[in-house]
Amino acid sequence: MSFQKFADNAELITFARQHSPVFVPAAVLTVEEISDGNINYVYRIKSDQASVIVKQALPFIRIIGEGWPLSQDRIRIEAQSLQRAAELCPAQVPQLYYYDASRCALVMEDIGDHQSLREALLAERVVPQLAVHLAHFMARTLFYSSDFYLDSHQKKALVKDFINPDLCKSTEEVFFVDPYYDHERNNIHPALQAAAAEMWQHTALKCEVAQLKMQFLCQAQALLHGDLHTGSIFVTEQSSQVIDPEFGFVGPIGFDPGVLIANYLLSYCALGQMAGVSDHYRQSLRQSIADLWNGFTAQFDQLMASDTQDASFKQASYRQYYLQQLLADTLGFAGTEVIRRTIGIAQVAEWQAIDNDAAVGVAKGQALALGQQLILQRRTLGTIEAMLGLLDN
Ligand code: SR1
Ligand code: MG
Repeated sequence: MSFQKFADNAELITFARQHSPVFVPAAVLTVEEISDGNINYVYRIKSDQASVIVKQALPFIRIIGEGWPLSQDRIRIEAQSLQRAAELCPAQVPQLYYYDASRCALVMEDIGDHQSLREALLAERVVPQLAVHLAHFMARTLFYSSDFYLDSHQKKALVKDFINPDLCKSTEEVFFVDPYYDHERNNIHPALQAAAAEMWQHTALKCEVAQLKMQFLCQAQALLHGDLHTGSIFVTEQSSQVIDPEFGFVGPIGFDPGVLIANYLLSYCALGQMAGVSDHYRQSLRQSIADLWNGFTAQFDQLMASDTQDASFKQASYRQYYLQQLLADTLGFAGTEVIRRTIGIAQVAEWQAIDNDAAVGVAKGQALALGQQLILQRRTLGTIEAMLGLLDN
């Protein structure tokens, strides 16, 4: 891996032209930088007829700079993960045109007609097929990369291909360490200082977080997306696209649905403090969470029954046991995502969308309390509907 930032727009244009099928030779191309995530550089290269996205991974986190180095191997992981997902759910990932190991860059389909799910939820937009699409994406990508489907050698090879230590380390720190003590990277709203200090003394909570961290470290269950928040999903009325799987590695299955559900919950908390947001829309978010979870587990269960290789894992009683464990894991990881997006280094746009600071404090306070409840009650809640009952308080 080497550091070769594209020198200028001309180089980007040449790269995009050579490595995608969308431009006619005479097309005049322009470049727009659209990096809005935390980590990489992203460009749209377009003519008046067509466009592509070029994404480049530099050897550090873009929003932090060289102070936080990060392996460029993440872009290989992203390319391979997109290819795997394209085989399993072709309608739900952008097409990868080219991956260039020496430039640490890829060229892919532009899904610029889609809106980020985070923005869509903030705009109170209803996307009818979304829960169905996301349940399908998670069930298939997770099941077909797990030991339920792969044989032992294939599974170990997958683990090896997706060793992703730098990105995992970043998650290990920002999810499971920073928020649980007075770390300098935290960003704590003044109204939450006392609640955060109280959380730092909560031994039982910290023991649960340690258990979740250990699962994240060594429970190699399936190839995860690894960062399945609502900014990694783009939607139109008919289509849902999942992008940015650079955090992919073989980890605990509950992590992906946990992160996704957490981001719906963050939107729910923020929308509750935004003027003019209808209660009906917030209720529909609760329904989306239930539909997402119930759709995901129904499909996963169906795949366990039909496509699992080992008969012992096909039994109805084992499937029921497994999915119950998965709910507990999912709620636990959801709790850690809610907490780190509320007081940690990488927060969510929802907080900035609330127009008065006192209301931000209220929304964040609700989120911080909810995150802790999710972690502490993950084994006893039992159903997604019971989890949604926490939102009534
Ligand atoms: C420094 S942490 C940056 C965050 O951005 C990514 O999208 C991941 O969520 C990561 O935790
Ligand atoms: Mg991302």
